[in-house]
Amino acid sequence: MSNKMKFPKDFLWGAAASAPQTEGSNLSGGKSLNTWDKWFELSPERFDQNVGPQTTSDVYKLYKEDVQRMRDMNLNSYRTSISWTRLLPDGKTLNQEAVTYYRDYFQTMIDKGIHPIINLFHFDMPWWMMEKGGWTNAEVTDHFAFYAQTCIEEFGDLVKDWTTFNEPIVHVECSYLYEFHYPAIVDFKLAILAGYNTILAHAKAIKAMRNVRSDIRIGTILNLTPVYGRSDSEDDIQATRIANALNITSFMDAMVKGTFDPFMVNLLKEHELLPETDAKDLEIIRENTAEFLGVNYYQPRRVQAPSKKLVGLATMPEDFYEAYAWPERRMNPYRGWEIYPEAIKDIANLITTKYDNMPWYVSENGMGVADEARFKDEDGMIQDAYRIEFVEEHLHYLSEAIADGANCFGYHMWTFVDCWSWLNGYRNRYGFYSVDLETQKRTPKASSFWMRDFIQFQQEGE
Ligand code: BGP
Repeated sequence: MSNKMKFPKDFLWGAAASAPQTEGSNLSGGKSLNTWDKWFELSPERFDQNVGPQTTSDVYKLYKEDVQRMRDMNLNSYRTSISWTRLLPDGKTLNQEAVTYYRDYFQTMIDKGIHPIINLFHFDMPWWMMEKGGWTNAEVTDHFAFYAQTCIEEFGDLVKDWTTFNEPIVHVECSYLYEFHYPAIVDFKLAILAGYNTILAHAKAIKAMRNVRSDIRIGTILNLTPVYGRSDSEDDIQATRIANALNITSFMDAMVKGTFDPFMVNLLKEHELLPETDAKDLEIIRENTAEFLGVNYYQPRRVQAPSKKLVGLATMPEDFYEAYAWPERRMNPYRGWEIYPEAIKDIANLITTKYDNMPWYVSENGMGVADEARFKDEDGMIQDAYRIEFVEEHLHYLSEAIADGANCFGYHMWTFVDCWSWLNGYRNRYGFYSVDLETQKRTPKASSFWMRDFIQFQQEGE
């Protein structure tokens, strides 16, 4: 299959990660605590095997050798994030040690031919801001814009591609609906407010960044999948429509077009969930939008009408739609996520038809598997054939979408070296390289060689 796929010669091939999941050195280098550091201090038992955010692949110390590994794998781009609390520990004062670290990290990438795409926020709210309500306090929007502006002042000469957020809906729903992120409370109204402030912060950040430099490109990263409904019954269609409004157009229309989906606004109004807005803020949102999109895709969203008819006001999204387990689904049993590579074409189609065929790239795709050590061969290499198959299948549909005119400029796998995953710790591993957390030794998996050769073929093949 792989030899038949065709990608543009200048296509970006890479991997993605984030500062809080890889850097380590959380309590040193002048960094202040983010919400994960603090939550682990307060409730370590919530984290898989009590493995908290201090246990990582120590990229803060080992970035140079990791960048060399990227080079060896033929990667030509990489996405990670900046740690807000490392750069601006109190939100105002620049930490020079952080500037030196990030500048050298980015310069090392550039020197090795790795195009950096740098993200600002990957679920890591500073603790000083979380104490004041995090995304539910509108004050955060100006703090975030200041942080964004500082990043461009300090690194804008090196880094040309920036993204404001990674999966903004995730910190909203995990913090205020599904209890996977601090403060782990259930409050639909607060969730919507946090979402609105996130959108405003995105727009204010873009404005502040563009004021510093015009030679940068600013995008955002969304977890995107078209919503697939169970059937064509009226109830299922309505459930699909609402799931689409709450999960897709909510952030995508606002961050890309600067508008709010009227269907969603009416729904929120009807259920008394609509936050108060200010005309000046709405103008900022309208005028400061993303130029490109990163699409994180792991699994499709399938829905059906809720089993119980809603009486009164909604208190959870599940009052509008429930998850639907498609009988023909193929599962990644470790993560519990459906594998459905065909959706890549539907994503491309959504962007082409509804979002002006704007430039986008696959910013995350990957397969988390538990206990990978059992797949070691006699030379100690993890033979992750399942991951190779997963990538190959997704690339197959992506190459078809590109042939059909999709404006897709790259593909990044999650992730490069196995990384820490929030409450799941190190349970499921995604990397091209495994890591021994005792010694920090990285070992390539079979997929890293497959990817290296695939990229080489795409760049040099006939
Ligand atoms: C994405 C996040 C990443 C990463 C990945 C894998 O949603 O952007 O931070 O964690 O999912 O998911 P998980 O680590 O939950 O298995």
